[in-house]
Amino acid sequence: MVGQIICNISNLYRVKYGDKYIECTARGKFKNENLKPLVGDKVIFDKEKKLIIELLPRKNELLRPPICNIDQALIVMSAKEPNFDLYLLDKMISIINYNNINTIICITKLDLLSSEEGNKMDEYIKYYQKLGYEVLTNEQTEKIHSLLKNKITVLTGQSGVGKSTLLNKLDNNLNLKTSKISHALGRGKHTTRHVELLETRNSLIADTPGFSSLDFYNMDKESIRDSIIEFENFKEECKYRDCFHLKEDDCKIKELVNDGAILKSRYLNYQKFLKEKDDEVDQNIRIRSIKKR
Ligand SMILES: Nc1nc2c(ncn2[C@@H]2O[C@H](COP(=O)(O)OP(=O)(O)O)[C@@H](O)[C@H]2O)c(=O)[nH]1
Ligand SMILES: [Mg+2]
Ligand SMILES: [Zn+2]
Repeated sequence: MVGQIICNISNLYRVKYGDKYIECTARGKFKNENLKPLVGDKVIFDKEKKLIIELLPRKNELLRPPICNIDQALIVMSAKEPNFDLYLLDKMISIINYNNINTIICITKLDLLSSEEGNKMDEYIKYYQKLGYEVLTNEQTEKIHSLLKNKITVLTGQSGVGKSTLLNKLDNNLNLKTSKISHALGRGKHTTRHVELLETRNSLIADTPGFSSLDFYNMDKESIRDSIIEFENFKEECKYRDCFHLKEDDCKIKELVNDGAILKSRYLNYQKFLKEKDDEVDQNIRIRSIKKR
């Protein structure tokens, strides 16, 4: 029979088939083949033996959170408490882009902004919408429902931004615990929660442990550059092939940043990403040379 893993607790896998569930273990052969069943895997299983026999090919997979066959990511970002963070937003967008996953952005806690701050936020929202991303607020629950329908969505965002609150708003049967912010921020680091796909109105959502440190894993500098959608859009206009839009003279992208057509913060964040990548490489070299001695 064919089903889909929706939860993994200590290598006991909950498999959903139709509207039924079964708890299965995985055969030893997976260990030998260096394959580990992941939440999101479509599997062939033996109902009598309660055993996963085979994993079907994956569409994609993420390392952290460990999950596969994802259709889209819902980035939850608070306007305040914790502060709106364009660096983190751009980083999440780039990593998600690179993994060929669709991005939806949901802004929470707009009620905490002054009207002046609200206007600034509207500008950001418009900019990211113009790039082609869905940007919504946590008040737009029906719209969010329609975007989630029949899809697997990973929910990402820092602790305390309101992910669980949003899910409860979408479906109060989920009844998830929400935490006061100070508590939530302190807690995130210490508990490793398991990954689980929650079901609501024909959609599957992973409420992942809030990432605090997000990194570019296997992305090299080229793929970081190519994950910035504006650069891709204006690529033909830059006179250099393979331009990194940094020190190059007469670079069209730099001109567009100066004109304000490309949001300055996006460009500065891109520079930070490359710097991080350099630091990461430096660090690896240092570790290697220490090992040699
Ligand atoms: N003012 C305000 N508070 C919110 C909003 N959404 C969530 N919160 C509060 O933010 C805190 C953290 O929410 P929670 O859902 O636990 O965040 P999570 O860690 O991302 O799951 C809780 O105290 C929520 O009540 C919102 O839109 N406005
Ligand atoms: Mg939560
Ligand atoms: Zn350029």
